[in-house]
Amino acid sequence: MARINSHYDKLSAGYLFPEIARRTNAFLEQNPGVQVLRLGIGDTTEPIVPAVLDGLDQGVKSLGNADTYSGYGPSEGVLPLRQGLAGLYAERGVKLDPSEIFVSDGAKSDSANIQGVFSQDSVVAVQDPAYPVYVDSNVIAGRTGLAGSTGYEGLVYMPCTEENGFFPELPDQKVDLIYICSPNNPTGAVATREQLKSFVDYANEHKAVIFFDSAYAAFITDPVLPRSIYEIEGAETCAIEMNSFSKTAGFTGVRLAWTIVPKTLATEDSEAGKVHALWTRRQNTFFNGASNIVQAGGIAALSPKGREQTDAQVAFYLENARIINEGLKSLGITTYGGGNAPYVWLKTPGGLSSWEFFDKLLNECHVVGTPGSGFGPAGEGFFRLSAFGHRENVEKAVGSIKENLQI
Ligand code: PGU
Repeated sequence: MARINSHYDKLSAGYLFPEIARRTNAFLEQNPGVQVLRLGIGDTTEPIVPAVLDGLDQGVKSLGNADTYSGYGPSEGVLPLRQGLAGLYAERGVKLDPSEIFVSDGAKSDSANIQGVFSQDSVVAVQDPAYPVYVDSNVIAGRTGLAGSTGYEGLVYMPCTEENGFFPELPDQKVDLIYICSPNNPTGAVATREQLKSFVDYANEHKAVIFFDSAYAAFITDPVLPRSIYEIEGAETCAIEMNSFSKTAGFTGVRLAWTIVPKTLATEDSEAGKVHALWTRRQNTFFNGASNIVQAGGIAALSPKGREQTDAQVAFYLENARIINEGLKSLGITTYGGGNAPYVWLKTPGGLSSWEFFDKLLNECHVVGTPGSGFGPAGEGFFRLSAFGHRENVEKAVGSIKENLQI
């Protein structure tokens, strides 16, 4: 007799972004012909740059020739790409062996799957608000109780508020697994060296492990801010890092990412190297490697030309963020983020709830954003606008907010 994984029933709502799409479509059904401006999901919109397109093209062409054809590759990724990624870290003074870098099809899947190599009774701490995958994957894995108004029972929420500059205090209890995202989705805040150091020291002291999601690292413009947790001394014994080509190279639909599991990482019950071995085993069993075509595109993205062109695209999205920030500020709305991240985090005017503001923005301005409460209890009263979009649409959206938002 088959039975379902009943932990799925604990999930308090559908996944956030399909829910937003559902509400947007319902609005469009009631208001046919209206143009909705989408600053909701963080999805790239600009065409893939020529140098990367060339790499993808070569990846395709090599499959049409018996001499260069390749089938299944190593599930950890092809060596030139792992070497290229190690080179990227070396530029920041971080020494990694290519074998510590696992290429994958997404930081989403990796950040959802990584918990699976840790003990079932691990106590999990998340920034609040946070990218929903961290919480939902642990709910599904059975590490929580039911959801209430303050979140899931059994999870340790680390509030990120205006008062603490959207970076949390250290947990006041012993936790085992800690999710940190910087530049942060959704708040746009970037952790400083000192802030990360406090968590690295905590993790080493308590034998906890940090999952550091740096999917937006390329958006950091301030040279003193760390782009990788391994820029912090001691992180190599306690941190796993995820990053992605999605937002940098326009690969949200192409799919390519990486996760770093240092061989020096140890846990309370295992020696250095064990977690690396487990993640290797996990990927070898559950995953057959990222597409060879796509990995060729990734190698091209790391080339000097690829870097120059993708950097320009990142700068384009950051300019969108500046336009959004400026428009909202001119209305007296309090905003955060945007400077080193593709998200603007605003405080809902008039004390509206996040979903009330979602409806208001959609109805009055025809602009779609993401309610802060969808990222966790501390996101209530906030709202996220994505800076991914064609310039014309971003300008239209900001213009419409300035003209039509009744506050
Ligand atoms: N990590 C963070 C912090 C993210 O915000 C996102 C995408 C990912 C990972 C996903 O990376 P991939 O390499 O493309 O898998 N966040 C977007 C898209 C929503 C989603 O469900 O992934 C967002 O709007 O928050």
